[in-house]
Amino acid sequence: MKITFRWYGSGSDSVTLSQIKQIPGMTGLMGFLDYKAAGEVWTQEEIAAYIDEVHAAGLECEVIESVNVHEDIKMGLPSRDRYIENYCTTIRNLAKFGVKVIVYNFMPVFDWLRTDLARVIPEDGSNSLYFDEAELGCMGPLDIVRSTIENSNGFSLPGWEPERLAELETTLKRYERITPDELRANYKYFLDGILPTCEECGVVMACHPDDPAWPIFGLPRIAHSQEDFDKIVKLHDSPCNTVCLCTGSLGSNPDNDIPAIIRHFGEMGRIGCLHVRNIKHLGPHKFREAAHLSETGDLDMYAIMKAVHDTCPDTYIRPDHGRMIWGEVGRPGYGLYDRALGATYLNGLWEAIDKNKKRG
Ligand code: DNO
Repeated sequence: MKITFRWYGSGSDSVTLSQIKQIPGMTGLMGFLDYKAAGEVWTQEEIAAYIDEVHAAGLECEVIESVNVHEDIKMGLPSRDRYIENYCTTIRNLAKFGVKVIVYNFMPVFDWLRTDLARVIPEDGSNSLYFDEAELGCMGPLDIVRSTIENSNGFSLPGWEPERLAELETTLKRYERITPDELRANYKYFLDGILPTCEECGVVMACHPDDPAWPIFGLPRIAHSQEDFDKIVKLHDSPCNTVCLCTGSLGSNPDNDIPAIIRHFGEMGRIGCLHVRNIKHLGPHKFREAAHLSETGDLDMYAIMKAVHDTCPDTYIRPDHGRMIWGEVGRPGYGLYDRALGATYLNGLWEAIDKNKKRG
């Protein structure tokens, strides 16, 4: 297992590479060029500048996150071929710089969605990302976008880039006519278009689940359960077609048994990487993000790490969203302190599982 950290690049992140390097056991990043719009080619110069800086700090960059899929691909518009071609160029460019895994998602319009980016946790005064479908009920898609941008402490948020939201209303209207099966067919077209390039370059695609793990605003969503991912890995049968197993996204639905899902896809060799975090369920379609420690939420982190150790021990893991603690101001979910605590805790679980196994 390689423990990694998400980093947005100099000037776009409150966390520095030297801070990340000082987290015990940290091997590298799940990197991201946050200024790239969906559909654009990530050029070799841009990738080199980012990755050289990461290497100079003594960190690896074998995973890249959020190479976003253009809406025209998801909607199956004729212009999709051009964007698929661009995507293949980006894959080739990333591979040249040692990237082995690309994390992406196939959620229409929105990436992750929350109704509050800083809900205070009464027990200790820290705050974390929070979702309540009842609150969403009185907000339209534009309201939620506006409040998310306003409350992101001046940082752009993954999936909420202003360019992608400019045509929000038109895009939402177009999706009204697209069924989940049609979205899946468009997804297959995309995978058929890019996976031969991945096989050629030795790059694995890892699909991030819908977050939260159910449809929102009536949009079709097709990646939020074991059954959904069973269909996805069969859309184009290739070892390069894998899952980014995000415990918090799938875990927002208590019906998803996360350790069992990890074992299922781990045994198939279809886990490209994992995002590991904890969730506290507060009611139907209502949750907040908790500290990584099992007892602070509803996910069993020991069982999760054991499933990884048993079925896909060579994978990449990053501690996912942290709470804001100790007065830190940063990108919601992506401060330094709580994610560093999470990394240390996950490393501790790993060491215990590993030594226990070796001692028989
Ligand atoms: C949220 C992240 C996601 C993820 C994308 C991948 O915090 O886990 O934004 O990076 O869905 O495309």
